[in-house]
Amino acid sequence: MHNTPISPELIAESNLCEADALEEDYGALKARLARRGIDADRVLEKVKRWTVAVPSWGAGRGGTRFAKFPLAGEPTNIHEKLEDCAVINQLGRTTPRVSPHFPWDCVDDYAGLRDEAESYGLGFDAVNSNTFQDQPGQAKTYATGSLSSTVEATRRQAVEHNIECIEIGRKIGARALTVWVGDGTNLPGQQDLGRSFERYLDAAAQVYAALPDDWSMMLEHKMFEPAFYSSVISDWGSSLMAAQELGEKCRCLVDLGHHAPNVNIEQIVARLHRAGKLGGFHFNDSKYGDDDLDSGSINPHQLFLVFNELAEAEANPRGHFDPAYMIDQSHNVTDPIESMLSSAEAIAGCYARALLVDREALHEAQEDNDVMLAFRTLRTAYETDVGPLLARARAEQGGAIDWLRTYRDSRYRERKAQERKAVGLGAGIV
Ligand SMILES: [Mn+2]
Repeated sequence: MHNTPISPELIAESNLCEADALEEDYGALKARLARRGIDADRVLEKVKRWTVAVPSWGAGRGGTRFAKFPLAGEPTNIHEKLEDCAVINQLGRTTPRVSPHFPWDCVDDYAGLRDEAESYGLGFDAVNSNTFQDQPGQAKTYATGSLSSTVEATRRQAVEHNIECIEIGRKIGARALTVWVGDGTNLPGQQDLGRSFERYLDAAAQVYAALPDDWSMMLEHKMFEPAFYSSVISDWGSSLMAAQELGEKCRCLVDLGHHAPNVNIEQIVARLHRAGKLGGFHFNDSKYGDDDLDSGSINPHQLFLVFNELAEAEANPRGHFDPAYMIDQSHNVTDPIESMLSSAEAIAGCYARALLVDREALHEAQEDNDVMLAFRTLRTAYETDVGPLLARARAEQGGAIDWLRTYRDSRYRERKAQERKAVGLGAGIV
């Protein structure tokens, strides 16, 4: 029996009020899908097995480079973050793994931390290293680069930190290291664009060499920010070059917000899959840049098209296909628990709708160059309301049909505001 921060009785009581309406709505969806030759119950089972990790840092309020507005009762350490992540998984039943970040989540006893997560029914996902900010007492600054720094001792320090993250990851049961560097330049001429990439490759190879056999290393590209003229791993091309050079266990991670506006991200997914280098995803949404808004809040159609490529890859895999899915958002003005529940539902919804695509009909229309029929095949799936299916998946696993109302009725955040110490003001993570 797991430790349950929200009373299971409250969830059961809340679900009771919704049960009849859900039964009716699911029945109607099931009948509609049956007319299209789709067995709703089979899709339901796949959706129940589908999961996405949540980032430990996402449990707290994020901020911009202007300010952070703290929330009363937000978590102040990894123990409180785990408790909040347990709430998200208890109500939504889609997020059983937490992706930690070091040194933000450093503790003395990692075996104890693993037990603590397990007591909530949670496990750990990819560990994230941090060489994009300096820590108190750190010997060398990362102000002008980490793995790509011109200073040998700085590169060594960054390599050692990544190796330390792998060691922590082994203790908590993780099997992947995500490396994102803020390295780049702010002015033309600041660094040699070719040589900085070479220095990065050389240092990243030292990290790769320390990777256990059953681990993977994921490289996350980002076009700009914190460097505003050039980034060392700026795009999927640079990421792919690096992953191919580093070796078999190295793959590319696509963060939806790390591209120029209007870039065709679903095509990047297809290309990386073709190369056998699609390592994983960071889900979020954006209007202008790397806004880190809630998944599916701005462009749900893009999210669906990404999942259509993933469903295609799952149905017709080329070599290794086991992408790590994670939410990576900054919740600046909402309760992070509510935002992550909303996002997990949006993401799982796109997965479900991608499963509804009549893939045979789509391929046939593509072969025949029947443009409209191919488009309508996707559109029919996209326009299907899978809400009842997602709610049923939650309910059958002990989650909440109406997660927002149930969460607010639990008064969890108000209780934590009494128990937890207040977090300080100041700029938040971005
Ligand atoms: Mn990310």
